[in-house]
Amino acid sequence: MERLIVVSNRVNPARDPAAGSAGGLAMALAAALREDQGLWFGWSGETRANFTGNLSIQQIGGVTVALVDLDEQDRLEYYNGYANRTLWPLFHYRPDLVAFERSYDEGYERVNLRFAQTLRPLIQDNDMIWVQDYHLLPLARELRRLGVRNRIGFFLHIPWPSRRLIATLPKHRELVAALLDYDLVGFQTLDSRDAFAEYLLHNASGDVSPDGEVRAFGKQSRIGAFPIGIDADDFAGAVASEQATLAFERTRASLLGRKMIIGVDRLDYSKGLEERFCAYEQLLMDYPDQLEKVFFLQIATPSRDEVDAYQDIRARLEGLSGRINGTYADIDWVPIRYVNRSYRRDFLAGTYRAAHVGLVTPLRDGMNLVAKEYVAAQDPADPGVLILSELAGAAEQMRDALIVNPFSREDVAEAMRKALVMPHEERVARWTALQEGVQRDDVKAWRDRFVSTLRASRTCQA
Ligand code: GDG
Repeated sequence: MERLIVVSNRVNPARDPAAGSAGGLAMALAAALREDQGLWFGWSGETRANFTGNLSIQQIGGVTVALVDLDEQDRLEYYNGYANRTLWPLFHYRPDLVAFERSYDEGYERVNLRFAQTLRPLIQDNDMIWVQDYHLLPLARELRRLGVRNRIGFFLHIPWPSRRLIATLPKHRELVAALLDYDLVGFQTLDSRDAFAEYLLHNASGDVSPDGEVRAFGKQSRIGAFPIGIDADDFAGAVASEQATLAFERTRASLLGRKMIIGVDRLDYSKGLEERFCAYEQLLMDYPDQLEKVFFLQIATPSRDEVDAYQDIRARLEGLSGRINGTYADIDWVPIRYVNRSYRRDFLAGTYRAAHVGLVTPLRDGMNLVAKEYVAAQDPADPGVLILSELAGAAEQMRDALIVNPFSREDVAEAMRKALVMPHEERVARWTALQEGVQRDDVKAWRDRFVSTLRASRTCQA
């Protein structure tokens, strides 16, 4: 029997799907694997004094998972180091935040080898392996070296940067060459796929055919764009839940007839939160008719607290929200509510529904599932308006949102004002088109398209 093995850095299907977990990747994969006979392999999130390679196989939330512990040095060098201090900022166009450290490179190589060695005994002849995200770019190379001939696919959840940017990475050639050990390399967007193809053409003298066959470094593979979606049916259930209704009513009651703008993000510098706060301040400056008629709720879920850049952004946001409230608040009006905690998924669904405007303005984002969740949570009879950054992967699909440049506070402020006064008919027309796409291109469609394309790919080793 053909089995699907999904491999990702963290394996954390929600124990209680209604409560959910912060992180688009976890939500998407758990939804995709739950009905499958597959296996989900990855790091438990735990560290030990010494790496043992012992596996813990369990059922979590209806999914069979195989977990391996890492050691403390792995966590520092591979996870906090190369993945989150080197690749994440570089792939999100923040070379100023990139740390190049030899120990990070070594930790990254070591953990990819450890993953391959631990996974190897679990692989049967007919299995298809699907590796997720930037933590594991060279995993197929390590598996091939251990003799694995199965089909192996890779999906990158974050953007692939331009060839000039990736070329600033020491050993970029090895990293890209390692990707060609996969049979299929999937990106969120055409933009990312094309950036990867450009690298192969210009930096590796490779060939790229119109249907995505690629040749370079003496290897052959296939590339494609597979935009990820949300679990639309599951999310509709969350929206209809009692928790969501409670959240909706509680939030609407707190508005006292005002309109609400919402942002929901992991607290990450790629999400453009500071620029967003400044754009909201611009709205209050440029459109005095909106004073006291609107308020902005920003939910920012703590994330990667051990990395310095994340502590810096947290402090700056506290300063900015204090400044804006200090300037504009009145005894019965607080312009920004900035909440630094996480909520249950069903509660979040009701809160999205209570918001008249969804503000999704990352400076770079692979896709951005919040944009899709906001749309899915709306009341069809009285939907809110989505404002979406042109630099989110989702902007390739969601053209009926108000598309903005997240770096321009004037542009974003103008879009906020437009959304707040948009006629009912236009809101319904835009939302109807967006919702059709969110339902059609959901997480199941994403999984099915990726898996069937991988199944049809020849193996690298064939
Ligand atoms: C990466 C890529 C890509 C947030 N706060 C809470 C909470 N969340 C959930 C949201 C959403 C998810 O986290 C965030 O997903 P995004 O897609 O917006 O962003 P990343 O975490 O950066 O994900 C991204 C994604 O992978 C999938 O490929 O779209 O581009 O960066 O689902 O709802 N969930 C709960 N409480 C919170 O407080 N329960």
